[in-house]
Amino acid sequence: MKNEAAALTQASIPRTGAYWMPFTHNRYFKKNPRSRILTRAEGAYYMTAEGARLFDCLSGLWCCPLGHGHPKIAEAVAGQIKELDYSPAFQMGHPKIFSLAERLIELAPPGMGQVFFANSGSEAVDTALKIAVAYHRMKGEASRTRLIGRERGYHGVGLGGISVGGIAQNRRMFAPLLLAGVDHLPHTYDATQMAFSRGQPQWGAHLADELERLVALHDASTIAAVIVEPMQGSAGVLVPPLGYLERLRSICDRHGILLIFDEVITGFGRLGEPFGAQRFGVTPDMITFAKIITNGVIPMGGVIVKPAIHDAFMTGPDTAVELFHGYTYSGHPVAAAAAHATLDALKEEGAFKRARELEPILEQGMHSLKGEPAVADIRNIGLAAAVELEAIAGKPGVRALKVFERGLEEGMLYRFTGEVIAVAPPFISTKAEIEKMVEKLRVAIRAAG
Ligand code: PXG
Repeated sequence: MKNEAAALTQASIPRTGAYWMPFTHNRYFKKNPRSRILTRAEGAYYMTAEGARLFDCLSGLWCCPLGHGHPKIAEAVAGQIKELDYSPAFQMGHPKIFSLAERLIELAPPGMGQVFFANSGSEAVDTALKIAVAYHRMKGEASRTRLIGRERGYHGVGLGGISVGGIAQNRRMFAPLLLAGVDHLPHTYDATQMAFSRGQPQWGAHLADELERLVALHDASTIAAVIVEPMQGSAGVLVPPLGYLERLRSICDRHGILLIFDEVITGFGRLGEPFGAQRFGVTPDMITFAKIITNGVIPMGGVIVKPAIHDAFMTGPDTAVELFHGYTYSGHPVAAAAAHATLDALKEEGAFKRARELEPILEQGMHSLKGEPAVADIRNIGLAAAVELEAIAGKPGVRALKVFERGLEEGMLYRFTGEVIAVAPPFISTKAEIEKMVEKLRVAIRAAG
């Protein structure tokens, strides 16, 4: 019996050579993949090929907050494949995508009007950037072509997204491909001013004024849009200083610059509200989304825009295509079905409220790690938090890797990048699960020394 189980386990460890893994240390992974092959998932847990059960501390990659194998979403997807598995995206439509757009406008902050669908966060971002530049051209301001991102920003891996993004490793290999005419705001993080802040830091609103400096440098007539994540997720949960987003909004208004919130992570409840826009009380001109829209089950992304942006394109003969942009799988019916079921489940299960209730528990727990070895900072907002570790001298990233590996042994799937351990547990987590996730992190941090 025991041998049989071992043989079964062995069979599910695949040959790894042919798969070039994304954002992964391929050679290190493939030396010992055993503990990192996921074979099943249910609720807030993954099962590995070795038979271990792992708590899903980052909700997949920020995308599965309702848990895995959600029966209603699974049913909706299976039913949709039988009913209408694919529908041409161009010049044709299907009922569920129209109604999904309507629902998203209801969920979005007041004042948004239309939704353009894509299949990932990266596509959503590139779509938003293209719409911004084209919009100004449609309005007769073709000189407004410059895009402004932010240091440490992550906007996916499209050429537009890495151009406005601010993570050096994602840019340096591809430098000749980066868009011309892009500038960056400074990031908002200063450990000396805000280490161990709970929620939004008090310090840093003035950093938004750097946008005025960029306007003075380039002139407003050359600037199309500013894109920021309301909360920078990939950079390790960098939370906007109090008043910062408000100031960005008013500077954009003053100069006719579009403000884009990249809500790929913050959309659909991660901050306890439908969007970060509502959490922070600031409405942008466009919102990009992906991830939670389908609970991660089927890829989908998109851009929500104000009517004035959409309407600027609705000129010329009505037989002419207004925007030369779109994807084969824009508004895919199976993704649309998954999205409807996800929105139903978020509502029925009171998921946003649940995220708000769990927020103080996560905050309390994570900040209790202050004082553990090599903990340099702890940040949190909504149901997201990060611990920043001091690097081991001469070995960047190795301490977080050690914590991650020990986490696996402890039944926890943490997310590590650079010196950061990030968590964004499922909304369906219990208080006890969150507390255990924190205590196991303490164990792992201590073990990493
Ligand atoms: N914008 C933002 C704000 C994101 O966080 C993207 C765009 C790109 O989405 P796609 O679907 O093209 O990957 C993202 C993605 C992490 C992590 O561990 C974050 C992302 C993806 C994978 C891992 O922080 N964010």
